Amino acid sequence: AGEFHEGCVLVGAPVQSGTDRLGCDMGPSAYRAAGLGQAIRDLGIAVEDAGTVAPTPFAVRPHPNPAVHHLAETAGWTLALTEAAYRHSEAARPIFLGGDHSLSAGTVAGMSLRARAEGRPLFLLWLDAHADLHTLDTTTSGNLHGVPLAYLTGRPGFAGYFPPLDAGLDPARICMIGLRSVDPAERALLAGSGTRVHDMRDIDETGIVAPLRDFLGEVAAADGLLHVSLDVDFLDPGIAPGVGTTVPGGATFREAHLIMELLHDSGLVRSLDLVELNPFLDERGRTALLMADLAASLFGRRILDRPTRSF
Ligand code: HAR
Ligand code: MN
Ligand code: MN
Ligand code: MN
Repeated sequence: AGEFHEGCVLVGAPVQSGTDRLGCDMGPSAYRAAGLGQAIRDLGIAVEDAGTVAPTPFAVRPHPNPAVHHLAETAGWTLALTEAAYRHSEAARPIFLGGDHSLSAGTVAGMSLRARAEGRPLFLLWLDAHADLHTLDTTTSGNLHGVPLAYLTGRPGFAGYFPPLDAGLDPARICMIGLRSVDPAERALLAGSGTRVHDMRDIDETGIVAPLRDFLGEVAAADGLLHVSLDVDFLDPGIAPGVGTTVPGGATFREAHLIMELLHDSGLVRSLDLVELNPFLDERGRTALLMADLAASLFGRRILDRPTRSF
């Protein structure tokens, strides 16, 4: 984050088409109500609210997999968010307020264009219970929040159904932390992909610091841009109930905060997705407040001052 990227910009992305569970489209409002913008302003950072993106009409033919649904709408969001991410990341660090996780097909594609424009590689930290690595052919739920990483890494079968991917993402520049629900087809795609994968078993055994530090070291050595995609279900449902796809055994309050604190210290994060919040399923806003609190930690909220570490 250089001097031109000290400010943040909030970008509402009320994407609902990637899941059957209604309520994700209320996410941006819930983050605003939770005081996300002010929490970051309180750190001395300029925050602009760019309002809410709308999908661009995108015509697709029907997909042969009968499970796939809301394809045209999701493709339209991908197109609109690719453009929005590229534009909003020129002068500030965007925070995309989701919306279901299909939105990352657009935000990461846009950040990939941004990285290319700056002649730097894009790296992606994916904090999620799920790998979201289905193709349109392998998904059995047909819920397109389960496919963004296959699209972004150029897996086959998206041509004609999603916008052409101008700048894709090298799977070896992705780090996943928090996995605990991976389907067989996704497992097969992960094997040999070069993606750094840390499931919850790894976290139990080694803790969260060592794998993250390794990855951040690689990003720093490559002078990369880092995009962070934070899915609510990365967190344990006991602390984050406001999500449609709860999976037991998720990250604790301190594990999640420690990741954000290390990310802040690294100075490498250029953009952030907050995805899968479902305010209809939340309890008095506690999940929205926790996600806002985590974002504030990523942008520099800390318990005590401490010397800056290099990665
Ligand atoms: N893998 C399952 C499917 O494709 C569940 C995907 C759920 N994804 C999210 N985001 N909630 O991570 O249906
Ligand atoms: Mn539906
Ligand atoms: Mn996800
Ligand atoms: Mn998930």
